[in-house]
Amino acid sequence: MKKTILSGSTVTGDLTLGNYIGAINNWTKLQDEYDCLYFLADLHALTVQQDPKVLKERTYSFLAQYVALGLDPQKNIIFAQSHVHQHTELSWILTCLTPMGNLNRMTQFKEKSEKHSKNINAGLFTYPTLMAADILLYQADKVPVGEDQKQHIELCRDLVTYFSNRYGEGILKMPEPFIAKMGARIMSLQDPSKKMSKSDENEKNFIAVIEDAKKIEKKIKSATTDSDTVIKYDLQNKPGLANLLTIYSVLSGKSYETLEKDYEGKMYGHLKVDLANLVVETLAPVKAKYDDLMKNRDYLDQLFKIGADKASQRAQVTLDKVYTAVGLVPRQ
Ligand code: ATP
Ligand code: LTN
Repeated sequence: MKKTILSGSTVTGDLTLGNYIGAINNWTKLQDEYDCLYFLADLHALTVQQDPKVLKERTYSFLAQYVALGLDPQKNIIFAQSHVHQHTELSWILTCLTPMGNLNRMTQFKEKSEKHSKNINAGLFTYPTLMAADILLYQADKVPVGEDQKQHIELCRDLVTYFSNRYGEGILKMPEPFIAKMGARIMSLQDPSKKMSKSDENEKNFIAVIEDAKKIEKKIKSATTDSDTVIKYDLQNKPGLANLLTIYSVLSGKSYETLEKDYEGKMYGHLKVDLANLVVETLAPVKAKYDDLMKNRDYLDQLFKIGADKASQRAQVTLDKVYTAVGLVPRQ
């Protein structure tokens, strides 16, 4: 039996190089070896204010971006969270098991409530219980995510323990986070002290995976580095350069040492030009495939339907077990 992998990303902004390197690039490597489910967290997107038209367009766009980035709809179950009603149902059961104190500790909640100080809604606070439902419905063994999501997965694991203590072992599987050794935290291009985020207001901070070549070049050339000239991976003292070297290393498969040797005696400018070319080369076929897919709405709708049908079937098995365990009368 193959192990089950599940992951998703919130439907906000456009997927960035950070999402690609920290998450989706790893997802595509897993699709042959594991039973994989990847979804679009459209319900999670509602925890911050959304324009309904934009959210709808973006959900199609994200599906096209997933497929263009190499997620094969034949090999993986790809679906929208809101198409599988079991997510919100399990989320409620878990919400009733979650101590407020556990949610209060979540750094993402603290960060997002500072950023959206006029809209600190209850959904933003209970976000991790919906995320736990996403994972537990499919009895996922591993959850590939970037570093920033580790805390939410720890909370999900705590919920499995609370649930098992109260209602019995073996109903919900304990998941493991699966965090890549390299590239799990790609930093903002202008401010390498914070992570690259697709909902950043300053678009110079990120590169979208469907961005055009000219913009990519410009953004990499203007990325913040330091006033030194030696090309060396030094996270402490040269965080901007270290970030560029990480992107370079993941995309080229070359180690930091090899890159340092290749650029001995060269300037930061050389590295930036080469890196910009590499990023453009990597993303050009993605953009072409994406543009093609976006012209074919019917095909995207078909993918949504296939994904939702497959995911629902599996989700219902777990939900039935959970409802029975907690003492709800089965619907006749
Ligand atoms: P937002 O800015 O809307 O919060 P985000 O860019 O953080 O979005 P998510 O939807 O939260 O993106 O994340 C999707 C996946 O990408 C998650 O697994 C997350 O850990 C990973 N990820 C996000 N940003 C980065 C980054 N800068 N480096 C590496 N991985 C990342
Ligand atoms: N919160 C995640 C997106 C997400 C997710 C999940 C990731 C929602 N549900 C379940 C893995 C498993 C984020 O990256 N912001």
